[in-house]
Amino acid sequence: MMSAVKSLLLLCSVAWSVNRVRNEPLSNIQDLTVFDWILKNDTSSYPAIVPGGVYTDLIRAGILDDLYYRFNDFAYRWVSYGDWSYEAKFTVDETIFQKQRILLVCDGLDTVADVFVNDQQVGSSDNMFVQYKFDIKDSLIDGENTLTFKFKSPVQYAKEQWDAQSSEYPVLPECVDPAYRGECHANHIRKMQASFAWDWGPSFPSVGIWKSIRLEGFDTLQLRDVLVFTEKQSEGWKLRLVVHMDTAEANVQYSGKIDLQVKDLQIQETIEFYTFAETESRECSTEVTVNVDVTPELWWPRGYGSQRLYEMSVTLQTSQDVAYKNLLFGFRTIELVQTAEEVDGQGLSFYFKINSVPIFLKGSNWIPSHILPENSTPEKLRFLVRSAAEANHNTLRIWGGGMFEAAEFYQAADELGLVIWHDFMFACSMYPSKDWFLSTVSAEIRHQVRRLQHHPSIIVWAGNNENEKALRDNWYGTNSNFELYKADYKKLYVETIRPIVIAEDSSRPFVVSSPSNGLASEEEDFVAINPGSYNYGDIHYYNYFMDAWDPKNFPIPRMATEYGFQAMPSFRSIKRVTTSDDWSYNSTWNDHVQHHPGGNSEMLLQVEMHLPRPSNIDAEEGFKQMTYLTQVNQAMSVKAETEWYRRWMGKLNGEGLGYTYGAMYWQLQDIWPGHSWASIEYDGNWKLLHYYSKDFFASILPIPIVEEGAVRVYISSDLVEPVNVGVQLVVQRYDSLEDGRSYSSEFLMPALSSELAGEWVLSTILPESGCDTPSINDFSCFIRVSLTGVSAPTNVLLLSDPKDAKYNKATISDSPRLQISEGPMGPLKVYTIWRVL
Ligand code: BMA
Repeated sequence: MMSAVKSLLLLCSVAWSVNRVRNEPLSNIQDLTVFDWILKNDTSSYPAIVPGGVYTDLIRAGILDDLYYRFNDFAYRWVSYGDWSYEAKFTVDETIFQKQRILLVCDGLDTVADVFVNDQQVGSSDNMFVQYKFDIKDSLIDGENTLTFKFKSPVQYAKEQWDAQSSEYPVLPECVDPAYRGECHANHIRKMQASFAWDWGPSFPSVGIWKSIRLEGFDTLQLRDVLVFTEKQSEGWKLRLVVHMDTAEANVQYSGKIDLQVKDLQIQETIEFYTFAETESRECSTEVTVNVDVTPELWWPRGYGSQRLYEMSVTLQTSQDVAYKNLLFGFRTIELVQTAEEVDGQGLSFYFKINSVPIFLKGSNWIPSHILPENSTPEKLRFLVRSAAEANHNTLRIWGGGMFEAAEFYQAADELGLVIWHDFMFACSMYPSKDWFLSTVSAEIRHQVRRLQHHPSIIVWAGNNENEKALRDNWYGTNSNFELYKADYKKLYVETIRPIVIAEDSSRPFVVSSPSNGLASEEEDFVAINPGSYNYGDIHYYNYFMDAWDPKNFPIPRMATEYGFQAMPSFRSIKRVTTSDDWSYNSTWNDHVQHHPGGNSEMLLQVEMHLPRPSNIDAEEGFKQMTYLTQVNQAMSVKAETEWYRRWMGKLNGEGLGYTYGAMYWQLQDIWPGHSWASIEYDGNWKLLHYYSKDFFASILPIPIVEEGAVRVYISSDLVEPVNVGVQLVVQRYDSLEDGRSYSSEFLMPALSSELAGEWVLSTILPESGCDTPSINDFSCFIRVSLTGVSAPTNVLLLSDPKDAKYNKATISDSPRLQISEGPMGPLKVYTIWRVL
């Protein structure tokens, strides 16, 4: 029944002074969130809740109202300009008080704080993403203790760091674009970068104890992280664990036992070991390797197979302490393929094979689900991840300006088979390379990689968002001192982060930047001449001035990890945070919630290109129509772009472009009821785009495109088996909504492929249904394409812009689907009629 312990390695070593996480209960723990906390500034004090944050406490105290009401993001900025303290009184549990080592463990402090126990400083924090462990045994008394966190204004701190740095040279940009209406210097503080504002969100630079906080006492060893490596052998699998621990003292030998149990794999082992920590950090690890004698079921991305997860329990026992941890893990292999042969020597391919199957990554980009980190609740996270899965996403890219998310996010992704492209938290900036910065970043990366390593959904770590491109393309004026900024760039991502990730986690690839040219960027000394090349790696592509409804206008990259178009939120959302004075397209409020420079003009331009402009966008009715029309435009544009990328899956265009294996639109969710690229609004309402994504990300999809005077129907299939399909094309009239002629053909659709499945000449088929030809800009017909013999969404090809279509509004019936977007009904319904046919 059992496998034997094949090896036991002992690794005790140098480590870092802070962090390590554990999600499960350990022995001898005292939860400090249960005590009465107080929030204080120079003049006042308020009851507080931990975990939490200053804005949430001030709302509860009645000092602040709805953060997003009209211009409150400006009105409440004073909160972030001041210093705040959190304080609690507590007595230590007797069992803990007796222990030889007592740690104050803080899973998340946001951000810069000095920490005191009974007025003695026990430590400080400067990084929201680090788990802090403070030794406090000597400061505790047997009786009432006072714990105080003195938080410094993050805005003030970032400015001080900028000033100090700038006395040598400035680490740019000097500030975010004025359109963001944000605070400067987020790149000088290790905090959610978007909390100082972004082009889709407001500035609320919070402070607080945003994760749990507790005492841990032990006499010998304490369990910290368990890293799980499932390693495929020539036959079968091997399970390798790296178990990290804290020791009560440095340079003292401890003995212990690890009980390892994976019931469903019939693994039950007890491993004895000796260990000691060599350094004052008192951290060490031991490694356990076990052969898996039964054949495990694999974990697959959604759509490719099931998401089998195995439960493991690890118990650490010594003569005086017991601790345990349960986790779910999965068996799967990952390969990031980059070869010249596959793309005819014109660059390198760039795609992921999971369990040896090439996967087309379909999904969107993830930003924080709330501007206040404590409000990214498990319910909210699960709702959003589930919404992505329901809309046929198989991927989420966690964007580098946000956060490492709570455990529930990764658990949901593991369970639903959403693969995670995980940026590290650096975005759209240069970053310091001073020792203090590299040291805190090292602790952060080590902690987060160890915390998250066992999740099968994470398939890649990426060093940053867009910083290679920002540097190469001189976004912030770094060219005058390019070599200096490049040296900083390399110091942070290549010389500091990369070796840590490689040492900690050999189970998934690391790319230095996103987007990048992948291996080619590395070969060009990590800052490629053209990091946005379509022949390599991934790209981010935005163009708001083109005809975005014509797929042929889009590039043909290896992988698109970002692209998108803005839309307004539904009027229902807007109404909640505005007054009627704001309901005009050129109102101060409508400008205030548009943080992307020129965004409102761009949305209007796109609407006018395809749809009828409401007669008066500054009147209430016209404004409401714009909320709807911008959503139609967004949905249609992202649909066109996504289908274009899917059409090039595994195919080259003759010039070495294509072999596309990823389409992740920007962005899944909103952080406030403002204008943005999101497909899900702040209150959870799906925008039209999200409904569309369910279809354009379907496993098998007909994609009609007008090319050389013909309708070409491509089929993109992520099905793992070939299927016989019927391709059916129907010409349909706008005026009567009646079907004209239909045409069909048979096609054997190969698995995991995009193919041209049928072609019909427009000048033949349109007259056969009495329709105008495409050259006449007064359109009477559109085309519907469906597949038979397989479950696939029907697709629609418009042939002209709806503003030019001849339709008869009387024939259009009500549809619940249309009402979801809360657009004005009436004649505008015709523009989404193809969704309900
Ligand atoms: C990319 C992202 C974000 C931004 C988005 C839309 O640059 O990485 O920084 O919000 O585009 O502009």
